[in-house]
Amino acid sequence: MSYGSSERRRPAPVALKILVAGGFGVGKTTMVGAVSEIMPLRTEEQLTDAGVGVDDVAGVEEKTTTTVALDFGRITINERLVVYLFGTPGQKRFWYLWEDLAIGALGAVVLADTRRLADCFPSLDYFEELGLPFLVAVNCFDGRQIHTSDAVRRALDLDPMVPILLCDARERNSARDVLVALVEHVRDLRLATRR
Ligand SMILES: Nc1nc2c(ncn2[C@@H]2O[C@H](COP(=O)(O)OP(=O)(O)OP(=O)(O)O)[C@@H](O)[C@H]2O)c(=O)[nH]1
Ligand SMILES: [Mg+2]
Repeated sequence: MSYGSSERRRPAPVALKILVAGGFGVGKTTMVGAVSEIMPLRTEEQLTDAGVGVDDVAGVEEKTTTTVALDFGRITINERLVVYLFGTPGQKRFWYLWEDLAIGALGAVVLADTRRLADCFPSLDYFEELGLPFLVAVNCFDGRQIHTSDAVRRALDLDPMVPILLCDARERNSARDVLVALVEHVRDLRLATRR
């Protein structure tokens, strides 16, 4: 089979891998679905009576499913750059999957819900320990900003270097802004270590 010379020379696009993490029901699957250009791969299972007392759906009572492995989405920036998004499972019984999901990642978005802020501590601790750059994106459910980003920073005792953004996980542009902020944060960290 013969190929045109331009096709032969076109290099494979650079792939960036970004994780979307955070506690149970914070909106990770929603965010990956909002921003992905392809129908996202989801691994949702029904929440059942067996999870009563284990799966705390307070605040997200309409939630009927939960991620049991991962979410996967893709964004093509241009012919040279593709972003792959991996949403992590939020529930403790699936945390052992984070290790594999984190391999080769550029950084992570830690989604937070201010009604259940403590739920994002395990993700923060995990990425800090791993040395993987991250930012915190507060998912303003129903567009309500209950706390300022400064208040969230204090509550989470976050390093001043870690960016905090307010977002709406359902909105494509809002999710995109979060991803751009993460990439810029990683770039700034890398430039700072080169100086
Ligand atoms: N009202 C409102 N609902 C939201 C928003 N973001 C997510 N939801 C809802 O909140 C619930 C949680 O969304 P998911 O995206 O499944 O959360 P998740 O973090 O992937 O959950 P797990 O994978 O089970 O940990 C769903 O019922 C969504 O429809 C939001 O910004 N506003
Ligand atoms: Mg999910």
